[in-house]
Amino acid sequence: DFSIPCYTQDLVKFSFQPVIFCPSASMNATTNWLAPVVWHGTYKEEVLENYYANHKITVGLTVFAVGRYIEYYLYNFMLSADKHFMVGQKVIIYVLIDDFSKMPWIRLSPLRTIKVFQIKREKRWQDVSMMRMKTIGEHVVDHIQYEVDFLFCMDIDQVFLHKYGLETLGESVAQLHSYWYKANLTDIPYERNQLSEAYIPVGKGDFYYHAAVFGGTPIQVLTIARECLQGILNDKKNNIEAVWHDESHLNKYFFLHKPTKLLSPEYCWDFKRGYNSDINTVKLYWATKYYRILRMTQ
Ligand code: 2GW
Ligand code: MN
Repeated sequence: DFSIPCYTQDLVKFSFQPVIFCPSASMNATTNWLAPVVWHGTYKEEVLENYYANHKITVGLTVFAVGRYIEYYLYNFMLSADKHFMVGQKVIIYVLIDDFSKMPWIRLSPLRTIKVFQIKREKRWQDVSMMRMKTIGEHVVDHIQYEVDFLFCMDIDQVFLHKYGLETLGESVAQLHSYWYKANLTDIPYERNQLSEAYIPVGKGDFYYHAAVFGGTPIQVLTIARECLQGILNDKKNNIEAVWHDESHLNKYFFLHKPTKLLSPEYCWDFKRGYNSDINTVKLYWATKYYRILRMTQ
């Protein structure tokens, strides 16, 4: 039953698709376009570590902290990333913050670097979220492309809990949303306004991806960010805002350009959903949302 595991896809190009064992009985470990879906237990850490011991890489991680999110989330995100994100690999965490003076002092482990950049603050929270695509693009062009081999872009309102490692790396990586990963296609909250750039017709689509985590090679991330920004700006011109903002545009992008790797909901779990038999090891979880307070005071 345990034939060739998913991770080998990244190391060797197969000319056929092996049947892949998935520890979560109800879930697939490959998509219908043959991209691996990484669940805990579908990869062997030692094999990956041995491979990358001879293929040195640096992994980047962008994270935005604007307004109250600095004091609410930044410290726990950074501390948990230091502990669990790409253990043993070189990591650069890019913090994009609207108030430099509020950056807490964080002592990182060896092989880890923080680069802090000041950004201007958007007035509406929807724009704070959406305009991350613009800033990510600019920073990949300016410097990130020369600094890392793989890049992740994440929300800051989350916390790492277990090793989040090499198994997650790929050319273009998308995160299955913990609320929708088993939903019927027709129930998924894609943008349904035909006039929006993010429009996906009812019954079409693959999965609902969570914009809290996406990644890939820097060039791929640049393409994702540019396309999403383009969609967002075109919509703005037409006075449209997609139902889930940047997330709707990201879903449209991944509908048109299939991701080469998907991460199971273990890689971005909401404990409000409790546990179920699909969820073996939670690598990253949603921090408490303070929407009521935050959205009021923004
Ligand atoms: C966001 C909403 C309401 C009030 C404040 C903010 C806010 C967001 C903020 O005050 N400061 C800030 O730095 N942010 C950044 O935007 C931060 O990095 C945060 O993680 C990110 C997205 O906002 P968040 O995490 O509150 O939105 P979620 O968790 O509901 O996110 C999903 O939907 C968003 C679009 O509505 C994005 O697509 C996001 O990537 C999704 O996870
Ligand atoms: Mn979030």
